[in-house]
Amino acid sequence: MTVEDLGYNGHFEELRLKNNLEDFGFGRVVAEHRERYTVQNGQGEFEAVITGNLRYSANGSEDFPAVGDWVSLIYSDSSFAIIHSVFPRLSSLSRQAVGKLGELQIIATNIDHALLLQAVDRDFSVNRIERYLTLCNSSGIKAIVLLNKIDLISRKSLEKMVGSIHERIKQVPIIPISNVSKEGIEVLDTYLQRGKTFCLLGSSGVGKSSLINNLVGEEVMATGEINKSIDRGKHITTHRELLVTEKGIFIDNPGMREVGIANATDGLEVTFGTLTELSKNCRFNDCTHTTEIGCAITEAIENGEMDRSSYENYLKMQREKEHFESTVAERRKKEKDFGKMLKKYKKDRKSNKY
Ligand SMILES: Nc1nc2c(ncn2[C@@H]2O[C@H](COP(=O)(O)OP(=O)(O)OP(=O)(O)O)[C@@H](O)[C@H]2O)c(=O)[nH]1
Ligand SMILES: [Mg+2]
Ligand SMILES: [Zn+2]
Repeated sequence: MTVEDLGYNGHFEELRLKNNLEDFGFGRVVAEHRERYTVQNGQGEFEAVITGNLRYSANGSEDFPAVGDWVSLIYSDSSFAIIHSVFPRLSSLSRQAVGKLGELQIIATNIDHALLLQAVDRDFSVNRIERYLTLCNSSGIKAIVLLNKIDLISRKSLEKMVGSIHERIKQVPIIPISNVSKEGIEVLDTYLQRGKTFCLLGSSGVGKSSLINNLVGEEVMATGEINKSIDRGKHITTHRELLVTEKGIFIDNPGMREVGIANATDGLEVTFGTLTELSKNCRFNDCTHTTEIGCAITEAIENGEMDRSSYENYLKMQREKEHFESTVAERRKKEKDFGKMLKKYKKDRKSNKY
C-alpha cells in the first residue's frame, strides 16, 4: 500500500514541508478507541497515543486526532508510535455531540465524498437527508444520496420516493441501490476513485457495512440485523473505521440516531439554496421568515412555490444552530470571566491585598 492509496497528495506534502515536519514519520488515523489511535503509514499499522503537549494545548475535542486525519509521528518501536501533531484538515464532518450541548463531535476528516444512506423499507426521510446534507455542506464535502434495499419495494414506490427527494433537493446525485440484487452498484462505481475518501453515513441497519463488503467483494465488515425490541440502541458496527481498497478509501461508521446541527456555517444556506435566494426579496433584512409582513418565503409557501416541510425543517435546524452558537458564546464568556478573575487575584496578591 502506498501513501497515495491512503489519500496522501501534493496538498498534504506541502503542509508537511511548510510545517517543518521532515524529521517525523507520518500516517493516517484509521481507527480511534478512547484516545488510543490506530495509524497506517503505508507500510503497516501502529498503535498510537498523543504527546502531552498536544493534549494540554487542545482547546476542545476538535483539536484531538480523528479518523481520517494525517498526523506526524515519532516511532517508538515496530508497532507503537506517538502522535506529535495533526495536519490541518481539508474537510471535517462534525455534529453537535450527543448529550453535550454546545460541544462539537468530529465524525471524520479529510473526506472527499459523503455517501448518505437510507433504506427504502423503513428509514426513508427527506428531512433527515437535508440534515446530513447540511453537515456536509458546512464543510464543503460533496454528497451522494444512496437509497438502499430497493429489492424490498416496487418500482412504483421507488419512483415516488426519488421524485419526492428531487422536489426538495437539487444538485445532489440520488442513486437507488440494492446489496441483494446488486442493482445500482455499477452507477455508484462511476463515482468511486482510488485514493479518494468516502464516508458512509446513515442510521443503524441501513446497510453501510454491507455496501462496503459489496464494493470490495469480500466480507471485510461485520453486518447483521438487530432485534430492535431486545437490543435497543445497539449497532452492528461499534466504532469508526477507515478501510483502504482499490476502489477508494471508505470510512464506515456506527449508525447515528442524532444528527444535531452545530456550527453549520453556510451549510444551511447551501442546502436550502432556493430558500436563501428567495429570502433576498424579504422586506426586512433581518427577516426570520415566520411572522413578518413582506416575507418572500412565507408568501412563496402560500403560493405553493416553496415546499412547506422543507421550510419547517430549515427553521428547526436554524434554531438548533442558534442554540448551539449561543451555548458556545455563553461558555466562552464564562471562561473569559474566570480568566479575568484569576488575573485580578494574581495582581491583588502581588500588591499584597491578600
Ligand atoms: N433486503 C436487503 N437487505 C439488506 C441490504 N443491504 C443490507 N441489508 C441487510 O440489512 C441489515 C443491516 O445491514 P448492515 O450492513 O449491518 O447495516 P449498517 O448500516 O452497517 O448498520 P450499523 O453498523 O448498525 O450502523 C443486514 O441484515 C443486511 O443483510 C439490501 O440491499 N437489501
Ligand atoms: Mg455497520
Ligand atoms: Zn422572510
